[in-house]
Order: sequence, then C-alpha cells, then structure tokens
Amino acid sequence: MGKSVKCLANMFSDIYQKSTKIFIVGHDEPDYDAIASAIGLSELCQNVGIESYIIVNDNDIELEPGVKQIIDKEKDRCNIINLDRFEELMDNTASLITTDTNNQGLVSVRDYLEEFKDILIIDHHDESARTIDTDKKHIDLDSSSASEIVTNLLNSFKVKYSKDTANYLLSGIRLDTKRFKKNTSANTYDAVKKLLHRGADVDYVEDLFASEIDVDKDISLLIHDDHNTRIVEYGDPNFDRDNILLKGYNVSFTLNRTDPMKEYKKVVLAQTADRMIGFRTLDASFVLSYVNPNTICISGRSKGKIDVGEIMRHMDGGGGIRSAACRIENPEDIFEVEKELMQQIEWGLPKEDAKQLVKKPRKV
Ligand SMILES: [Mn+2]
Repeated sequence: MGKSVKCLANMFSDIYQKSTKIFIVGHDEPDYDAIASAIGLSELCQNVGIESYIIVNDNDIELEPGVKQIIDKEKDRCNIINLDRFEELMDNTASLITTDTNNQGLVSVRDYLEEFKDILIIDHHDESARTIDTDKKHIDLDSSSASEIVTNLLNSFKVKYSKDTANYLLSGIRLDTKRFKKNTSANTYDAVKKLLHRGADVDYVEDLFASEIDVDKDISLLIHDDHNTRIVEYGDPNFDRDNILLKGYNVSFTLNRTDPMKEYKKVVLAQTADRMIGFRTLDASFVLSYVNPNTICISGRSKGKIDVGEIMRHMDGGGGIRSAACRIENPEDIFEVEKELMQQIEWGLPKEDAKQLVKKPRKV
C-alpha cells in the first residue's frame, strides 16, 4: 500500500483554500505522465473552483509529438501557458503544485520557488539534494506514476473527470509501467480500472504511442549502421602505476555520418545514448544530431567513471554524472562539434588519468 491519498487530499485542500490561484508544473520536456497528471490536477482545481494554470515552457520542437497533440487539444480547457504568461499572472497569493518531479532543476519556474505562498510536491521519484524545499510532499515510490497518484486523488474528491483526462492518465501509467509490465501493484490496476470506468479507451492510448514506433526506427538505424559510431579510447592501456591500474576509457560517438544534416528528435538522441551505454565495453556514450537547421543537440550517458555532466557543462549544457545533454546554436558543422566534444572529454576524466591521455580513435 502506497502513501495515504487522504493525507495528500488534506494537503491539497489546505493549499487551495489559502491561495487565489494554483500553478501546476511537471518536469521540463514533459512526458505523458507529467502532462497527464498536470491535466488531472487542473480538472481537480476546476472541480473545487480555484483558478489554475499548467505551465509548459518547452519549444514545440522539443515536445514528443503525442505530448504536443495533448497540449494543443487541452490548451484552452486547462489554461496551459508558457513562462512569459506565468510571469504576468504570478503574485504572492499563488501556490504551486509540481507533479512527476521534485527536483528544482527540472521545473521551468525554478527561479520563482521562493515567491509562492505554498508548494505541494506530487511525485514518485526519490528525493535528492535538489528536492524543492517544502513541508507539503507526497512522494510515493510505491506508485507506478504521478498519473496513478492523481487518479486516486481525483477519486478521493469524487471528481467526474472527462474521458479525455482518463485517456491521458491511462497513457501516463502505461508509459511509466512500460506497458503495465513494470512497477505495477494492485493499486495500479485499481487506478486503471477506475480510468476505464471513466471511459478511458485502450485503443486511444495505443494510437498515441504509435508515434513511438518512428522513434524506435530512428534509434535502430542510428545504432545498426556501423559507420555512425566511432569509439575512442582515452588513457594509455599499457600505463600501469603502483596503485592505479589504468586501462583506458572507451567512449562512443554516434551521429548520422552519411546524412549529417538529418534532424532527429531529442528523445531519439537520449534513447540512443541509453542503448549505447548498455554495451559492456563502453564507459560513456554520446549521440549528436541536428534538432533543427540551426541547432545541434548532444546527449551523453556514462556508467559513472566519467562525469558526462562536467563535460556537458564545458559545452554550456548540464546534467548529472551519468546523464547529461547540451545544445549548440548556429554550429559550423556537426563534425566540428564532435571534434570539440572529443577534446572536452579530457575534463570529464578523473584528474589523475587526464594527464596520461593518449587518444586512439578507432572504428567499431
Ligand atoms: Mn513519471
């Protein structure tokens, strides 16, 4: 049994009663779980009669097509706004609900957190040093998704939410459970049952996920064309000191080398880097492509020995040790960016080893 929904319901009641409006925000580049749970919360706010807004501050191009489709459809009904509009509407009687994240680095309103009257966190991810500071937290690691939590919250308020909202929430659960295979509990199936009662339609959800097939195709083609990936060995494999056995680090660089101008969605880069780091011999993987004619994005992953966050920060991006990204506006060309990236890797290596660098490019 997860954390008590009753307790969450009380926190929600407390927050809306003392606020004049509520802003709802998921993590940047929202997925189905983030946007669905935000829309569910918007319906709850409408039901109890408080003004509410969902903030999504990502460019259309960065959104997954299915997520964009939902946002376009619900823009008016759920007051979906960007950060500029938020700045106009914000005042000190407003409160914030974050959903599907508790990390201040991942919310578009990160610079305004001090200014809210109160903040409620609804999430199913673990806390960290970056967790937003508030005493109203419903962080339930036993729930499959934020959508599962919000479904239970809607039910506890007996909200007759729309069929569309039921569809989105079912999509959120489907995403985070990898099609109902992972992280599910009896509660998850209870929530699914309630969503089906509200009219959720499995065919709608499957159609929404159909766009994932194109993403999978792009990933497969990037990975399986041998030309696309180069592996560079950093560190001297023969170098052996008394206490440090330095065997070298293998880093992969993947990009479409036959059609370097081809644009990919950021989700393709991220998932390709995820797949590459799965290879046993690699310590870090990077995937680069244009995301529009003027912008190149890089996604980096590491097994933990190389700090890809540090490398990406050197290229004006950011992230953690194991997962990071950056974007480069108006680049000369993608091969130059790759060259610069290869040079920056030295910064990400442990200091001792960086001194001993011998770079040996070789093909896969
Ligand atoms: Mn989630």
